[in-house]
Amino acid sequence: MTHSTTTRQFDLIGAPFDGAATLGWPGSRYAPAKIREALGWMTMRNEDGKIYSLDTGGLMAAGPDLLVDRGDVDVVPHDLMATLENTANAVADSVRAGRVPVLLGGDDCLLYAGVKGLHDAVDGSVAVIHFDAHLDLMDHNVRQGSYSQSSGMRRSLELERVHPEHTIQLGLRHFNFPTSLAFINEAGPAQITALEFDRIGIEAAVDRILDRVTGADYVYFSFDIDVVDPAYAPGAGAHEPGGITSRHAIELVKALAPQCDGFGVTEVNPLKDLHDMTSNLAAYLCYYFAVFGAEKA
Ligand SMILES: [Mn+2]
Repeated sequence: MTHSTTTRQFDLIGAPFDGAATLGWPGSRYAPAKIREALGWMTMRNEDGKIYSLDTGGLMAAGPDLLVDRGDVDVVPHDLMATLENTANAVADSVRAGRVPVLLGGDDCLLYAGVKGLHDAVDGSVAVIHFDAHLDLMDHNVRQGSYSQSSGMRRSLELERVHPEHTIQLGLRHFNFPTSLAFINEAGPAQITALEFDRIGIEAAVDRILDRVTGADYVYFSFDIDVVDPAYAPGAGAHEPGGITSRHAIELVKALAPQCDGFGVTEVNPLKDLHDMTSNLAAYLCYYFAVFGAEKA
């Protein structure tokens, strides 16, 4: 993709809702506050709108207007659909204002709200990059309904301009529902499992992801923190061993950010966290996304 380079600005939008955490541990409603607090560790190093990146060896633009906190959306704790709608509207408002939303969940039902917000704010097609240990392709079951933390990808693929050929998931592992395999074979997104990522590494994974999203007009990147191994991110909604490392997570976000028009981090769970280390990782992912995504690719 060859576009002219423009400097972008980002909106931090909290969605402190975990009412759709129908499996695993609730507690992600506490994440936005913890992630905001952890961001101070990065932003305090700004001097005259610049920050020194040890990764690049140079200064990068990171003034107070790079990542602006827009507060929390109007969560309605007893009403999942109202919460999804309010969250999608907040994301859409950010996109319509010409900015890039960074959504802080909340449980992974907000994957759908984030995609829908970008989708509703634009006319073109929307690609989805989805990092997760889990598929989130559940159509419906009695226990979880149709819009839980397990259905975000399935519902996103039903949006008019979200197409499976521009959709890719990374970090999937272990076991899942046989009905999800049937859906993947029929109409599913591309996948890089955690096992395959181990074999191909960061650069090949980035190439494959960018190949997949090229051709779509906009890209939403949803990052369920459980894609990261619980050794690095214990504060999650479930523990799925064998995940990617925090270094992998940071490098993948850095590489993909310039291509993305929205970002969401979900399932960070302060109630299961150890010394806030998972909230801290999530804050780093958001900050890297903004600093390295400031110049649109
Ligand atoms: Mn997950």
